[in-house]
Amino acid sequence: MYKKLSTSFFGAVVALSAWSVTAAAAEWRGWNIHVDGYPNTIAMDKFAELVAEKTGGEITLQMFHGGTLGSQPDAIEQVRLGGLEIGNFNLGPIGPVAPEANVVSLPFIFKDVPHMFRVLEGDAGKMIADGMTAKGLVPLAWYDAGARSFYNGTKPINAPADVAGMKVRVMNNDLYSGMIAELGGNPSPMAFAEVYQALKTGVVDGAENNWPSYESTGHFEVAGYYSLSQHLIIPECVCVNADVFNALSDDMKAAVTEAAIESATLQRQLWTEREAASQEKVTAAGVVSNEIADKAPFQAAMAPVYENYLAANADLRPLVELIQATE
Ligand code: BDP
Repeated sequence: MYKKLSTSFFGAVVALSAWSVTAAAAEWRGWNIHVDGYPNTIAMDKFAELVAEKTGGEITLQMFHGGTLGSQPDAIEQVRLGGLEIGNFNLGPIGPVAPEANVVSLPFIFKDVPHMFRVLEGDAGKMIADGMTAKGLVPLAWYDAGARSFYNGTKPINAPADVAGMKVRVMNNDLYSGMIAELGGNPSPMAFAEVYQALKTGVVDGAENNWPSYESTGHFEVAGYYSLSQHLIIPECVCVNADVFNALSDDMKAAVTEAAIESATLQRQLWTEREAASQEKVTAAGVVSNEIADKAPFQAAMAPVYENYLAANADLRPLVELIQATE
């Protein structure tokens, strides 16, 4: 009797907890590498607020900023595997995982930021998104990360010869290592969080990034020459784990996607403002920046980077050509 009672009691508890698991709100954890006040940080907080609002509290998102949950390549793996639900990722470190997404890391592939967004909104963008989704990352919306340029502590860069012999930090992606090598430099892939110290102690001579990251990280304090090569224009995503997303009802999918798109609208506005503010701030602090009058030699030097990418991904040639043909 006692045994019978306890079994059915146990069964009831199991049934009850199973019910409460499905009925309870889902709590997502989100990764972001940037500091407080950075456009992406503000936009991801806004995204969290909108997710709760638009899902009627069925999904809540706790954001972890400043890379506190680990490096970007690790966080990308975490979201792919489901250890984390969502992140604001740069497509640079996603490239090694999803070859279609790696197309945006071909130097000079985009004419400018508006061109990049036109590409992402068209068929090429769909191919990139599908490639990422197949690897477990669903891009819900695209953020702006401007153009990346070279900086170092010794001299302005005007020609590839100025990069020759320089040790330059790059994000984790063979395309970037190839890019530096083709310019005659020594690539040094490294996590974002380590770059300040590496520049300061001379472990690397230079790095490359957009104005806001150059400023927010304090890299400008230890590498005061910023040369506008604008060799990479890499989009960023709000990316969610594919299984988590696919398990949502259509209404919930729509709500979360809408929240991401609204956060992207905010991010892009804030980005434009921050680019100007960051440039102003570092200039006032004594940074010497220079336009590069002739970028053609940099572009010409990238031919082997394209060839290698296409040799390894012959099926992606139409994607490259589609982007190049996009007005
Ligand atoms: C910034 C990106 C960030 C990257 C960082 C880097 O927003 O996602 O981690 O560059 O260079 O511009 O690692």
